[in-house]
Amino acid sequence: SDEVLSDEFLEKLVSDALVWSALHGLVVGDRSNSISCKVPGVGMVHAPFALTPTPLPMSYWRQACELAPLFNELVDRVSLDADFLQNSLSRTKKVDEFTGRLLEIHLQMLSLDKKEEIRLGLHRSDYMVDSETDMLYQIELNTISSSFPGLGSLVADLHRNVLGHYGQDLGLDSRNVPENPAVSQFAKALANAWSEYNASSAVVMVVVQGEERNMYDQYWLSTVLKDKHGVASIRKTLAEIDAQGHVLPDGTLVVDGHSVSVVYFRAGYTPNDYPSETEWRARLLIESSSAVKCPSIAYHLVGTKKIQQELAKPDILERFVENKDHVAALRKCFAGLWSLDNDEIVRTAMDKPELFVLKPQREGGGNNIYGTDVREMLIKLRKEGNDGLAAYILMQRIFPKDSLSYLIRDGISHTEKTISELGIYGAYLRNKDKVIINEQSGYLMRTKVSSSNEGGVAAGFAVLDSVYLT
Ligand code: GSH
Repeated sequence: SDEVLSDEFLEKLVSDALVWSALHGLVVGDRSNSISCKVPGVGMVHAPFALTPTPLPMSYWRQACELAPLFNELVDRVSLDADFLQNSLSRTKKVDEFTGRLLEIHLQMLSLDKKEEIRLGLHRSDYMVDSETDMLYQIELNTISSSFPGLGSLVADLHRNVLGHYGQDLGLDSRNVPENPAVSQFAKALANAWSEYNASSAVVMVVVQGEERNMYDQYWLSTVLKDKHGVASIRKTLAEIDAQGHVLPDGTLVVDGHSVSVVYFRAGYTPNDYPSETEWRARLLIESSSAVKCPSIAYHLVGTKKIQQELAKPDILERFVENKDHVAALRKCFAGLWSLDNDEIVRTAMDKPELFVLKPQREGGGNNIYGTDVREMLIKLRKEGNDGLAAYILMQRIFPKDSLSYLIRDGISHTEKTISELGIYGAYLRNKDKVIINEQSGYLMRTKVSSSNEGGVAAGFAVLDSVYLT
């Protein structure tokens, strides 16, 4: 439906959608007011969203959904191969202090022979459809702080509501927007992990940043956890955990007087979250405890770009996945990925930088290098010598087909040419040999102006969206 709506009709739709957002908690903290990112209930603004869902062919949808349990299992398998993680990242760590510190904690746990028996993964695998090849490619796999299970679920509801009222005028049927159970599925996984840990008075601890615009997305999870599963949670920053936490001789993590059974990280994925040794001490304390970590250090490391690139090399997947069909399905969604010690590809990228994305080892959006900057950066890194190159990987650039969207930000609608990225949530829970959960757990569609290189809702580039199956 690439048809521009009349101003009057659009105004009505936007107003209805904004009212719906306010009434249903599709909100974030207001940027312009510092207190609204610290305290709940003051200074909310609607989350940025697309007015109508974005069309997606059913075949890609099915393909992406079917990959979720495969990636869940892959993450778990790879996390068990300590040598693979340490060796693959050994050059990255020389130039990237952050990854180096994570690897150090990983090593420390190995030397203690620490076993993570209850393993909880709440991942999101992100995809784009390349218009030139008609292929669904994985952009990245998030194993830490996968955002928007809460607000993403709501946008699907919003879109079904909008289409329920205006679908006839828009020529769209609300039944083609798949339900999005991300929030209930993630809450269920957290609750199951909590019960596997088997300490009825213990709480789930959400590790948060001191200032968090996206707190309501997090509160959606903790609210469902409490209301539906009767599990209480606390919210702590890494600094607070260092100040108020300790580990008992039996391994129990105690923070602020609460025994903690599950630690759910919504911070700690970026170096900015570790301004001092305090925060690193907290991360180490958590890791050395018996609490279930989502993610553990090993799961966190599996989500790095470098590991994504290593897994795409020939014959590596086979080391972790026995089932040949699964190997083929996983490999099919891998885009071209190269390390920078591949001279030939570096030369090609300098020649045709528009066909590549240069990615440093960073999470959270806004860090990638595109276009002629790729060439400049490669020249600079080469001049500086070998090690700097190891901090980056090269990825084939994906070119999705654009469509027309109405992006709503701060109450104002912008009609734009856009492209979209489909994220599929996956939940995995295993206790020793027993796999308790391995499933696809809802989705996150994100849409951005097609001329913008960067994505990410939290980073301010994209808006929340849902899927219209065609
Ligand atoms: N601290 C925020 C939160 O807990 O929601 C942001 C966390 C964050 O940036 N998460 C990344 C993500 O899923 C993965 S590490 N971003 C999606 C987006 O912003 O669109």
